[in-house]
Amino acid sequence: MIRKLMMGLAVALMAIGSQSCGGQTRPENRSGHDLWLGVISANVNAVNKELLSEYDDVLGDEGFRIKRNVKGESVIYANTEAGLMYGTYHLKRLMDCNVKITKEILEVPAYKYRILNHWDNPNLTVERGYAGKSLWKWEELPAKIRPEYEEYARANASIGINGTVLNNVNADARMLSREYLEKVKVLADIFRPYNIKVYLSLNFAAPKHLAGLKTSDPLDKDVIKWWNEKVAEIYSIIPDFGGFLVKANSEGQSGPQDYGRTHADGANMIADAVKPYGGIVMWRAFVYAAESPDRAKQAVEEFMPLDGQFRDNVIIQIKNGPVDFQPREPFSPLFGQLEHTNVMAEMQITQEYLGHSNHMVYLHPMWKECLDADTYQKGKGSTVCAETLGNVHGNRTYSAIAGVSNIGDSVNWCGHQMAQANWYAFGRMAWNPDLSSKEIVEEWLKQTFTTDKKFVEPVAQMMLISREACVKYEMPMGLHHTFKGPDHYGPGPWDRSSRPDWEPAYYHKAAADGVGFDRTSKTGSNAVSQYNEPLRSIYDNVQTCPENLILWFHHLPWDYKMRSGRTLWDELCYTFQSGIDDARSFIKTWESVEKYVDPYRYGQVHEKLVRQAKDAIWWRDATMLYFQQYSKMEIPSDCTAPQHTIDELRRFRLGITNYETPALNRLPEYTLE
Ligand code: GCV
Repeated sequence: MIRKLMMGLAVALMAIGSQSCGGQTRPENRSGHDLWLGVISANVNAVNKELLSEYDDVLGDEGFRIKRNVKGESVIYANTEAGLMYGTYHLKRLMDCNVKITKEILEVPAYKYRILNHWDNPNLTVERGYAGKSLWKWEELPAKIRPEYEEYARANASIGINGTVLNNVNADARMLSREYLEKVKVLADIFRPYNIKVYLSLNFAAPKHLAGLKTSDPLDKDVIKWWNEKVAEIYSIIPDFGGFLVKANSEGQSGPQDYGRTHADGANMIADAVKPYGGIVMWRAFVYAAESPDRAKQAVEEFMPLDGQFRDNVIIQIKNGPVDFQPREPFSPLFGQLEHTNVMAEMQITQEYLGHSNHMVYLHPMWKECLDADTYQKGKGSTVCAETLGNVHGNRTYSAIAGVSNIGDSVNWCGHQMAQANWYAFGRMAWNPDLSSKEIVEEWLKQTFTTDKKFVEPVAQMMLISREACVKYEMPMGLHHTFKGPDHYGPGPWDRSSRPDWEPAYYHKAAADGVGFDRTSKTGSNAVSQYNEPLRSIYDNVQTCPENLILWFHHLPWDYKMRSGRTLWDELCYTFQSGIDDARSFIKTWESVEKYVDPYRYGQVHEKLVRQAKDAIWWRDATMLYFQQYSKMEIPSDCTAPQHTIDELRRFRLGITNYETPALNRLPEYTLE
């Protein structure tokens, strides 16, 4: 049975491989191209797979060992089918990357739950998705099954993802209706052989919306009964259903506070319902109210009083930073505060704030920066990674990590050829957070393009600096949320909105006296107090605050002397310039490797890199010309000259509706000299 499954897998991979065409991609047929697992080497025939006769505790349910036998064959050992599958993919990865196996390999995933979050809606739109429409064709399901569903599962399995939340956290209550559950079942059945469980985002007001109950109060006995019955129904259809993701009392979503109850009351009601089936509840900490003087403080303020009140199958899902997936934020202080509650990190794979699918930005360095950050909760070494793995407090029962998916029905899956690297990197990081950004990107490049180091080295280098480049050309030195409009593409530091905390000025606070958000203890919002010592003092003191976060924590005069000796104004100009220069250099790097890439992918990436460099100048022009109105200082003459006036830029309209990535030819004109 096991062997059959694994042979079946190998055959499936070979079939896909035969459809790929030596690097040339065929846009009309998405099967078999572009994904890193396109081709399987014939050597796979020399692989044996063995279930261990006795359970090996070290390997658990998903780990594996790979050893060479006397015949020189590679043998994969595991306790479970899932372990054999992961071992097979690992071996294939090593072969594709030309890695010689010289010693025994032992691999066990770090996080138990490695989950993608899709923000996909029943009407096929994807919130903050820049890769076309939703992959899930709800109107065709359950009758019609697309091959992409299994391709998706296989790609995820190959990088160790073992769970997927199918729908948006801004959840449509219909997803829990019988009609939709029958559709979800089809996907669950397809994903099961790949060790992937399905989860759903729930709408907390579902008892009212779906069943016509008068209330959705989590302490109401009819509401509790309704959820218990709904959960029983779900498990009767999908016996291995994973559980729920919940966005409650946030950005207009319903929640327990609508009824005077707490987040713990709400989460525990759902947790009790799924507990008998082994389900979990991922309850998001992304909550903030328009009136708050500092949005960055609110998750801690809301959740700390509830520490210890959540059931053990509830995990608080915390975005990497305290605001919202900005190109650079300090880590969320909540990771280092909760002690008696499970916590997990939510990373964003889709590039909501990092150039959508127009910019090439390799995100692993950003996620690793968060996971490696020390919260000092129990002294040195209490990193976000250790906190979320449960290594800091012995009482944490679940370890999990989530990534907001960048996958859609786009022919290249992610909207930008290079954005697949982020999907890939998230899976690899969830399996092994110790892997370096370089190791992961090189793996991806070798499997996706070629193992030739004349290609891999320069392209890896370009990708490795791309996140820092994006920080520099969008929002350097701790600036954040300076976006134009709700689309979150392009600069608009002057922009207004219906809520103060959705306006850039709330965050940058540019004025004649300087720029930056004062979060210090004496004169500011005292958000620094949410960090443990020594970080609290480090961030509080302008002399010790890292300069790449200085305007996150401090409001400084335009002529403030930076460590380089430059004024703050000049430092900002030169940092933007450095980002522009990096973005320009990406074009040159890509041109230098043209002969290693098929013309189709080469052309697509080239076109987008050109736009990325133009956008970098647009960002600098808009931000610094706007700030100049207050600083009254000049952009240094050795920086790229602005190509538009502030008035032109203010008049520019993107002309897109939410959740689209702007067409390259609809963006402001810029020339690259
Ligand atoms: C799913 C930000 C985004 C919203 C998103 C929200 C969230 O506010 O702009 O589109 O909604 O984060 O994470 O819930």
